[in-house]
Amino acid sequence: MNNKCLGCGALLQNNNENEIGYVVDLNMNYCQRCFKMIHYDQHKENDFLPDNNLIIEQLNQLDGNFVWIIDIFDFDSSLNSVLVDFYRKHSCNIILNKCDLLPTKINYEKLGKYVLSRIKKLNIKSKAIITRGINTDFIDSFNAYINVEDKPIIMTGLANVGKSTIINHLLKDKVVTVNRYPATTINFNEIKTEQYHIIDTIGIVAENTMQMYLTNKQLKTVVPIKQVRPIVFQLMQNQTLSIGGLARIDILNNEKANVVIYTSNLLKIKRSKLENADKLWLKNYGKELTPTLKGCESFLEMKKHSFTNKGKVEYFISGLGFITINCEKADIDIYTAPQIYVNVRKAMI
Ligand SMILES: Nc1nc2c(ncn2[C@@H]2O[C@H](COP(=O)(O)OP(=O)(O)OP(=O)(O)O)[C@@H](O)[C@H]2O)c(=O)[nH]1
Ligand SMILES: [Mg+2]
Repeated sequence: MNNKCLGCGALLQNNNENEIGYVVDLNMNYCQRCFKMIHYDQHKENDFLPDNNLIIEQLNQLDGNFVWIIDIFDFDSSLNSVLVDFYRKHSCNIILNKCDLLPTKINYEKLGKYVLSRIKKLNIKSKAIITRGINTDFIDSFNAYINVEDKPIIMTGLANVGKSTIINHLLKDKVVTVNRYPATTINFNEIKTEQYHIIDTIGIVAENTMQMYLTNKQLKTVVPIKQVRPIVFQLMQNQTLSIGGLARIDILNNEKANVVIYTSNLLKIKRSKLENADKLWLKNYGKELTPTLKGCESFLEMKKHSFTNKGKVEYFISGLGFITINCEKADIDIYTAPQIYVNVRKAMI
């Protein structure tokens, strides 16, 4: 008899159907919640909210080979999380996951150097940086760099970055539960095979990412699952771009600007004249401009982030994607819900 669910690590119980870990029969391997996710893609919203402090406390008690899994498409969210503090104190290996979302012509060596320079600035050392994407020898690299110590491999990272997916990839089997919604893995979940001794962990929740403020249905639109096709604009004068009802990017006082947007291709992107933008957003927020985030009820509640853009600069919006703007000089205003993390960075790709 297992006392833990093989899929999510929850302690199994047969007392309360509405509580985590419920099974009809305690001899079952997977809890009802995992069963519904695996077989029917059903996920009850917000049925489990991880406690970041508790996760870090549990991680601190483990002795093992720490692996930090980062969703490359949502890179800055990982660098803006409590894991930064944790990895200042613990050595780790980094896996850059979801590289298949980036353009196929990506130069992985350059990407690795970019990541290295960003983590160095945060005083984090990584023994190796392994990429997982199209045409990468992921398992070979994993076995060469990570599966070498006589200690458990501890898979850590933000919720939804793909920790459990990577474990299944290594095991070449669907052992642990994977789901498109954040907070799938409920408990630390130890897996031992002949080749691997791995601990799957609960994802850290980033409070300032869009994923936390979207319904399951909206998540399907906003979180990309396949390669993102960059959307390119050439803007000649004061113009604005709307990404659904999630973000508005104003480009002001420019001669000419090349703008490339990397977000889910299921989102509607609209270009319009800046002079009409406020009126349009006030009128159409939540109507034509959708999806919008829970808790941000009108355009007036959005926060404006202002930047001066010189040359090629990238704007990261947590949970949404990133926008590269290349121009001699322009003023940039980005509006999004107030809690969302917006960062300006050197272009990643
Ligand atoms: N495109 C793409 N999607 C991925 C990749 N890895 C994982 N995913 C998807 O990302 C979503 C989350 O994957 P999980 O493996 O459940 O993520 P997790 O980090 O274990 O999440 P939690 O348990 O909630 O912390 C699922 O929809 C996966 O199919 C990848 O390399 N590429
Ligand atoms: Mg998981």
